[in-house]
Amino acid sequence: MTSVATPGLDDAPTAHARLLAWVREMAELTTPDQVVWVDGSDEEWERLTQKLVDAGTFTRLAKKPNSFWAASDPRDVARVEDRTYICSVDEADAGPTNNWMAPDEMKAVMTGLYRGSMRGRTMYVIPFCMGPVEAENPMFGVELTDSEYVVVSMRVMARIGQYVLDAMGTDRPFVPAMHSLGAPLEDGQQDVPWPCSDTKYIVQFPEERAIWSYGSGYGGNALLGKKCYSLRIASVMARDEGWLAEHMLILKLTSPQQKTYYIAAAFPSACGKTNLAMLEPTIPGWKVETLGDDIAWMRFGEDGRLYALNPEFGLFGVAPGTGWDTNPNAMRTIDQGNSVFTNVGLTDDGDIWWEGMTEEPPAHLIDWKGRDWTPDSDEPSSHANSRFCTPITQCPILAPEYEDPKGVPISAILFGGRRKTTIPLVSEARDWNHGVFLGATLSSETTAAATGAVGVVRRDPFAMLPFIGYNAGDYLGHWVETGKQHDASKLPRIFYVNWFRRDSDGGFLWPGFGENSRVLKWVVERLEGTAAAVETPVGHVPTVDSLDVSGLDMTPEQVEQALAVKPEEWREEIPQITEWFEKFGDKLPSTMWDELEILKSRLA
Ligand code: GTP
Ligand code: SPV
Ligand code: MN
Repeated sequence: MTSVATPGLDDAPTAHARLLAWVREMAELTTPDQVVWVDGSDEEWERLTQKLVDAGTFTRLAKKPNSFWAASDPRDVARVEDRTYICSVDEADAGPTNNWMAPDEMKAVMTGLYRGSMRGRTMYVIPFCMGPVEAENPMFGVELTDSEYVVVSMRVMARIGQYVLDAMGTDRPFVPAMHSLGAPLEDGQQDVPWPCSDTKYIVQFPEERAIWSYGSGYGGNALLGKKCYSLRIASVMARDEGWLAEHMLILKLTSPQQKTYYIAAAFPSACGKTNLAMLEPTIPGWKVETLGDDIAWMRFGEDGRLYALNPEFGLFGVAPGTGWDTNPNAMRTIDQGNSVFTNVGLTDDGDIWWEGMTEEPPAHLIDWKGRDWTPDSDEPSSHANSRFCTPITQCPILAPEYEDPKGVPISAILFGGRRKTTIPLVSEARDWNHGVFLGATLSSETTAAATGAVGVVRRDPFAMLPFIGYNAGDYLGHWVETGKQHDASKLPRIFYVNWFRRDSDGGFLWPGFGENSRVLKWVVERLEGTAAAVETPVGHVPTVDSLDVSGLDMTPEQVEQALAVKPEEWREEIPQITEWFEKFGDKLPSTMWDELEILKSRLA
């Protein structure tokens, strides 16, 4: 095999020896037609988006500046959890919740798949940094990909380009993140708009801090700075170094008295993080500003408080349900343009539309499968996991602290899931260990964010089930240890919310969205010691009077229903939690069994 002829390979704008060697090795393996070093410039964006338009992947939107509509292959629409692996050296370190294969074995399989996989395509080298480049220890990565869609999306989602490469110098550490669509082109072969492979692998090598992805062009499978690096690999770094890498939004809340609080919240995929992070409060005098909508890296400061940073640079949000009524700040963000919309409807006048954007659907559009669509069509216009990809800096309520590499001190952490029954609108943990128990037993109905059945209740610890890069029992131990090692009075207080409880007619008991500010208000008043609560077997729940429901179209009975802790429902949870905990064997911190005993005795 010879590489001398690969254009671009030797024109590297860096002298980083390890990077150069790795790019050469991967180019020799995948045999692209050329190698392009991504500089992150506007000129490059123009060139690549035009290339995507010419290829039929993108349609330029007439109604939004510098924005594009894309439709994926219908078989490549979401994360693929059954194809996602943690290839630790020791199987026990992947734990009971991850797929595992020995690293050497996986590398042999994937090397076979990568051989020649970029034939007829370009290999792009994307230097990126998760979090500010100005950080004390900038978190560098380099993604190699044969997808222009990935390059363009990475420019929105992460800090990328020549300035990042320059900051990497000649020897700074970085996470190598290898990606190929697995769709080589033979001479003269016509490309398809969304190349991908039926064989997919999303693989993390935790000890090596390396990522190998194959076969998918979609979101979390292909934008490797996001879930693969910032959660799976970063969670391993965090375990080793004493910090936390979490699937959490970060928001800043200002009370009418001008007191500010920073709150983080972990909800599973498609369970409301983006919406809460950009919330427009319905109660007077309260203000929310956004810091992050998906990922939080949290480290303890010298003052003993926990500081959170959003490592991302863009928003990759669920489109359906995002509208002027529900999330006006997201609408204002995308309206500024510079965005990519995948698997939504395309209107006749060159705009995008999805279910829930406006009350009145357009009379006609092209659906995500490229078919004519009218309001009478049998299927929705947009895939349930269709997404907008937009710069976070366009968010009109972005908090200025977003750029601070130190992060913001967190006062409260919320856990939450999508449950029709059982889980009250909000409850507060008795203490840190009880809070860890709430996180450990978090349950939610599955959504379209991953392939597989939708609407099935499963345990999703800390909303991290698909994202913990090591043994989930050790992960819970890390959270327990974090509580032990720090001053309890400075730790964030822990709450558990459920916006998705239903009444007997199947409707939502709680109006959600902007009205969730009422729950945030109660949380703040708990921090300030002014809100009343009833002690229940599952934690402290608002008294009906302590939750501000003034002006809400809800009867006191409905509020009571939303807050109710029904022992008979909770008794049904016990065997499920027991079975869940048994999966962890010796790795489960004993405090979790203690907490379960406390719950049982309180329910008895
Ligand atoms: P990922 O990006 O997949 O991690 O999702 P996410 O947690 O950011 O979820 P997102 O905020 O995008 O919400 C997912 C879906 O839930 C959207 O269709 C929202 O409209 C809907 N949703 C969000 N918040 C609420 C709420 O308070 N009540 C109700 N009923 N639906 C909500
Ligand atoms: C999620 O599924 O939690 C997402 C979208 O935020 S993805 O980037 O595909 O992981
Ligand atoms: Mn997410």
